[in-house]
Amino acid sequence: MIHTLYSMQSSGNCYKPRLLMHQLGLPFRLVDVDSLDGSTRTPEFLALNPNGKVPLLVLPDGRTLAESDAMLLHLAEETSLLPADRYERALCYQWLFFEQYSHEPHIAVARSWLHLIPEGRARLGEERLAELHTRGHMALRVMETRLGTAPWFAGSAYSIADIALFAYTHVAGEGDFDLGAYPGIRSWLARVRETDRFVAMDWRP
Ligand SMILES: N[C@@H](CCC(=O)N[C@@H](CS)C(=O)NCC(=O)O)C(=O)O
Repeated sequence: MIHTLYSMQSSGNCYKPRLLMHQLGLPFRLVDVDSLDGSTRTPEFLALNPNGKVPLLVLPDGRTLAESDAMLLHLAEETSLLPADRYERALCYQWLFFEQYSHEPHIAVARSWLHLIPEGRARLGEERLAELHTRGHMALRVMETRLGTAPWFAGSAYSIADIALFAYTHVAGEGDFDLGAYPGIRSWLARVRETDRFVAMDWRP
C-alpha cells in the first residue's frame, strides 16, 4: 500500500506534499480534485475532509490527514528534512506557522484571484488587492531579513520550512508581487531548485 494524495495541480498547498514525497523517494498515487469547480464540496470528498479543501492525504493504512503543513511534518518525521535539534525543529514550526498565517493568506490568495479565477481581478477589486499586496510584502520582507542571517529557514540545512515557503513564493509573480527588491529570496529560490530530486510544480507521479 502507498499514500494517496488528493490534489489540485495548480495549488501550491498541494505542491508541498508532492515535492516532499518525491524528494523522500516515497511512491504515491495522485487523485486530481479541482477546488474551483465544486469537487471539494461533494459528499464523497467531504467524507474524506469535512473542511472541503485539498490537499488531502490518505495514509497507506487508510487514515486521512488534512492541512499541507501537517502532511509535511508527518512525512518528514525521522528524515533530515525535519531537524533533530530541538531549537532548529522549533524554528521549523515557527516558519510553518508563519507561512500559514502571514504569507499564504495574502500571497497565495492574490495569486489565486489574479491567476486562477476567471475575471478574478475585477471580482476582487483594487482596494482588496492592494491590501493583499501590502500584507504579502510584509511577509516577503520578514523572509528577506531571515535569509540575510541563514541560508535556510530552519537554520543550517534545507527543511520542510523551505518547502512550505517555496510553494507560493516561487509563483508570487502570478499574484503581481515583484521579487526584484528581494535578492536574498531570489537566491534562496535558486538554492531550493538545486536540492536533490527537486521537481517543479507541474510534476506528477
Ligand atoms: N491550510 C490549508 C489550505 C488548503 C486550501 O486552502 N486549499 C484550497 C486549494 S489551494 C482549497 O481546496 N479550496 C477549496 C475551498 O476552500 O472550497 C492547507 O495548507 O492545506
